[in-house]
Amino acid sequence: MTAPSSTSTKPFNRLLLTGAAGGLGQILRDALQAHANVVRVSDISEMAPAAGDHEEVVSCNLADKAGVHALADQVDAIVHLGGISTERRFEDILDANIRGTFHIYEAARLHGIKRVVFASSNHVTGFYPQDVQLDAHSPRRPDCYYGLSKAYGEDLATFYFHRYGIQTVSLRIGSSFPQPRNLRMLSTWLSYADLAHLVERALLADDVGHTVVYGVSANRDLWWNNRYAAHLGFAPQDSSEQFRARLEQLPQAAADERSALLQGGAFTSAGPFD
Ligand code: NAI
Ligand code: 15L
Repeated sequence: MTAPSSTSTKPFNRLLLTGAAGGLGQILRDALQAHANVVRVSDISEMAPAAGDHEEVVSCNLADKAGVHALADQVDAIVHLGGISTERRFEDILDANIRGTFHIYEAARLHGIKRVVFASSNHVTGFYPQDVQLDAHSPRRPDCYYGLSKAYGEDLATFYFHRYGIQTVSLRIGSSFPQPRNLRMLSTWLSYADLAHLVERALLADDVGHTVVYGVSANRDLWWNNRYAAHLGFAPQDSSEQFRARLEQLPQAAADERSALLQGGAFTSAGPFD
């Protein structure tokens, strides 16, 4: 994919990164520099100052429609990570994730932006048992309000593609941290290097329409098959196997506990909060 740029060979002139203060945002803030002359980084939380002329730091609440529309001005593609990333009260999820992602797509429409990379989540299908293998066509089973908000984000992506031609890759990220933290994450772990590679492919692959891909490293025991996302060229290099021996020494949840049986782990029994 080619975006306007007369002064460099980078594929995009300006990228927008939301959620830039978060765990993954801080990783991608660096990684995206390779793909754009300018990366506009945004969050509601405090962010590190601009690292140079190649960064623009703009504070914004995703629930603020006008603010999000301004954020998208002169932008060629959006990497949308911002929002609440765990289970919370529905009203909080509604503002940040549901309204927020709607505002992102409306901003894309109004500014003629044709590519969005959306941070969805494995919690869109978290109510499947861990011994069932899924692919992008498996019916969704959201495991919490948070998972529901990501399912809605994926539906927005489908709608905006068919109605307005805005292409999206929805990343159903497993567990992206420096290291897997428990036995479940031996299956769901996505290394930061594989995350950066996945986002690169999601930005650059041609004709993605709305593609759903599970964001997971090349772990031994996978629950997800990316057969319908082969056109992205995502080829994870890392594996959680190096962490297995240490994690197997930790105290484990009882084998019949829901968190040990279902793919969504602890998210399947989080809340209610009222
Ligand atoms: P995080 O919680 O560290 O970062 C999310 C960022 O969004 C935060 O900096 C937060 O301030 C910002 N944010 C929250 N509400 C906002 C609002 N109303 N307006 C503007 N910004 C707001 O989460 P992390 O781990 O960096 O994840 C990034 C994205 O990837 C999230 O959308 C998350 O749901 C998704 N994801 C992450 C996974 C992981 O393993 N890290 C797994 C699956 C999905
Ligand atoms: C998510 O969607 C969360 O954002 C992240 O914090 C992890 O808990 C991850 O899923 C997971 O399932 O491990």
